[in-house]
Amino acid sequence: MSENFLINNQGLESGKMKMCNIRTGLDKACLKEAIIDHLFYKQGCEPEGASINDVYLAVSYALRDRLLHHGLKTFDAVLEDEDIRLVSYLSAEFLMGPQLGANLIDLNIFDEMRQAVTELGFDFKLVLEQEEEPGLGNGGLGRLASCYMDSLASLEIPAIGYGIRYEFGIFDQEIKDGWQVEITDKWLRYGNPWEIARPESSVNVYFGGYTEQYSNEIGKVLRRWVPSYVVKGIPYDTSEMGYKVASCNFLRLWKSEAIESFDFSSFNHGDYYKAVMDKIESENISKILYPNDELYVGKQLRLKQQYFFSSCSLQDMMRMHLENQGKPQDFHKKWAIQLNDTHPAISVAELMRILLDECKLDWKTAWETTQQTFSYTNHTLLPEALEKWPLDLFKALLPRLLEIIYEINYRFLEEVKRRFPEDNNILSRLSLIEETGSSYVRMANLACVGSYAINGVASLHTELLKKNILNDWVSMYPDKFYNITNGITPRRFVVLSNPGLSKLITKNIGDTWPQYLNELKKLEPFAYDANFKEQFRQVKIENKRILSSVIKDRIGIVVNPSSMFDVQVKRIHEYKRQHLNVLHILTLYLRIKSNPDIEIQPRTFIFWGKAAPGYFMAKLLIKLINSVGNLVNNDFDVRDRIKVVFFPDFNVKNAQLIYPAADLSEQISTSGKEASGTGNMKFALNGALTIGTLDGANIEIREEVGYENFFLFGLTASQVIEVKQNNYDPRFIYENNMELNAVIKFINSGILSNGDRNLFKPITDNLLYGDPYLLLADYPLYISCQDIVAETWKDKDKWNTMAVLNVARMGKFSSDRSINDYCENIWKVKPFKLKIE
Ligand code: F58
Repeated sequence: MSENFLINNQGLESGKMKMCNIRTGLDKACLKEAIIDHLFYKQGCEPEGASINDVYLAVSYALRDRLLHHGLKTFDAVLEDEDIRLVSYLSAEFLMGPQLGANLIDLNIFDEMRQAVTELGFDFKLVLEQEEEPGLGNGGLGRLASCYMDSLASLEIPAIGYGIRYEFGIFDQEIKDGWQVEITDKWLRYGNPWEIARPESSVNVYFGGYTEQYSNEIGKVLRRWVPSYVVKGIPYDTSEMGYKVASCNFLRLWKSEAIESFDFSSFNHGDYYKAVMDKIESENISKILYPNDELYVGKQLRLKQQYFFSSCSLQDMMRMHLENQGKPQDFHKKWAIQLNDTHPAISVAELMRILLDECKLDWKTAWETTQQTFSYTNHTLLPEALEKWPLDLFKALLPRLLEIIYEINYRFLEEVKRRFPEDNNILSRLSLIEETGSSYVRMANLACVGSYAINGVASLHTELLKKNILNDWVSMYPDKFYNITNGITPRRFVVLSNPGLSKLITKNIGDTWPQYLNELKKLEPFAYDANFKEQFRQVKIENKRILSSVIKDRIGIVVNPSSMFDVQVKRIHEYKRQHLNVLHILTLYLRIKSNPDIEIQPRTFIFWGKAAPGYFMAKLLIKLINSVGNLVNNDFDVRDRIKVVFFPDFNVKNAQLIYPAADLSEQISTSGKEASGTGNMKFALNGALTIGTLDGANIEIREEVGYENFFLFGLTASQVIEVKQNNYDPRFIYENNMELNAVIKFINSGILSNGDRNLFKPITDNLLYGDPYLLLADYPLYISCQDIVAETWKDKDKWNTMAVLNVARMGKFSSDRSINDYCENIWKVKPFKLKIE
């Protein structure tokens, strides 16, 4: 039964206990009634005639009813309380994952619901699987936003996540003949029971046109924006329940629509086509998530998306603030806005526009308010990922915003001049406008100047940011910089997705660890307890069996659950070096071919990840992995000792299957390239050992779990730079390392590609003539480290001790810790404990 932290019948009925409240009751009987009720009144069917989707929807509606009570109570209380500063997490991406299971865990009624559904005669597992996940993100950045929403709610920090309700999320991936094929993600096609549209809170967003000066009724000279078109933003809210707490936040995603269904003036003049086109153009803004990974692409629609959701969200916050008698200049006292990367950075100028043009504040007051409102998280070290918008495009689309940016820039550069009178170059580097032939608006600079805090997402990342791409900003504003190492939610990534491990942990150290992840430390002594380790091993093997059967069902490859599951799941990108992993597989393969009886520890190599549709090399890498799989999996000499699996369609649902089943986690990016990584945390927390470089959060993971429980290899970030500066010659390594030489020649032999010797040449040429991600430099170190991994695997007892110690020492990487860091150091906000009468 659920605990009394939840608002239930008593809370809502002021002490009068009903037998069963169909909307709020949390026991099995109430849940059954609620499901039957929703089947009938929402889905229009009796249980006997219900499809699995009907049942999924009815179960979800029943759960949503329960969440709504928490959410409404929370926000009634929070908005009225003058002293509360709310967090607003602005992110172009939220990779939420399926909602049903996670909400049941948060409400602590997973078992009750399972029983209710089962007793009604339905298969609960199928009901869970029925959910189409909202894939409203590309990868780590979007998933981090969702982990943070979970932690904000669980720590009872009043917060709203703001983003875009993309009609099509990240594409579904299929593999045809070894190549990636992208399929549109129609996640809304069977309905989304979790969201509530709130058209009464719609806002208008301006685009195009021009600006003009005018005098208001008291003769004050002001500027205003006369747009050429206006788009409507409609909010859709999804509850974000905390784990075992009463309060509930929400995520507000904006859908774009035309302000009128038809442009009647065009229609009346007979221009039916134009009228329809305008409607389509407006709706296009929230149509599709851009599937870019890391690389910045200057598409006009993307800038529209960024401004659209920034403007909608700020207007929404300002409306709430003013409705509660707040003054415009006190906006920052009510809202702490976190910019998740530069995608919402235009918000800095938009808040200025609202304060100046709509609230009629003077510049100084408006700028002080703005600068105390925003904080900015950077997620990348790749200079090519820094967003900048062509000035002409910007001006045509957002003329008033550009004017404001010019003014911010003018005043800011005056300040820079005063601070660094001798240094002319710093002016051009810090300027919000880049003038390198063509002119651009630099979004990272806008975010930096408009925020009171700037943070990186892992220690190394923050250090490198300060040393390299944001170095001038450190000179200008040394006190703005913070490091906040990323984290992950243990509720979704252990409690929900690894029930076996959760139960084992709870049995031994109690059930509060999901809220206080450092309590996992209490597991340390069990790392040397044979009985515990045996149970731990059984959990892992069961998870591997489950994954094996899914692999067999979906792609027809039979894998051996007792082989080592060596896993690399993440976006496919050259800097993440999936091809280094491939070089290792082929090294083992060639060792077998030259001596079929060689001792090889059985391994299943599992890859899972999407490539950006326009990223040629990444797509070729997928083809290479599949070609290697085809060869190795069917080679008689290999005798199933190594298997290679490329599992299509990496998403949160699939991810939840994979982390619990991994033995070895591949975190092998070139040092200095991966800002943090969060998959690395999910694996280690589920008891996989890591083979990794000193990159991103790997460094901190290794420090926590102990150097002896982490397989380290490779150049450090500073060695990477040194090697590059010293005329790095990958060919020298190629010519002097026999195994590497054989592998590269093998790839080009045509054996992997039906005799086509050129198919993979772009990959091998890139390695031999340039090798920007230093695969060849790291190859010998990687291979010998992998040999140590294999040796260690032979000693299962040792391996399990290391794995248990990994779990026990991962407490730091709870997203609750990250959010606490943000609260204390950046947002200066406190929990708000909802009182239950
Ligand atoms: C990722 N960035 C970092 N960007 O690569 C990863 O190291 C880090 O752990 C994670 O952020 C969270 O901090 C990332 O996922 C994107 O997907 C962008 C989405 C929008 C287009 C450009 C890339």
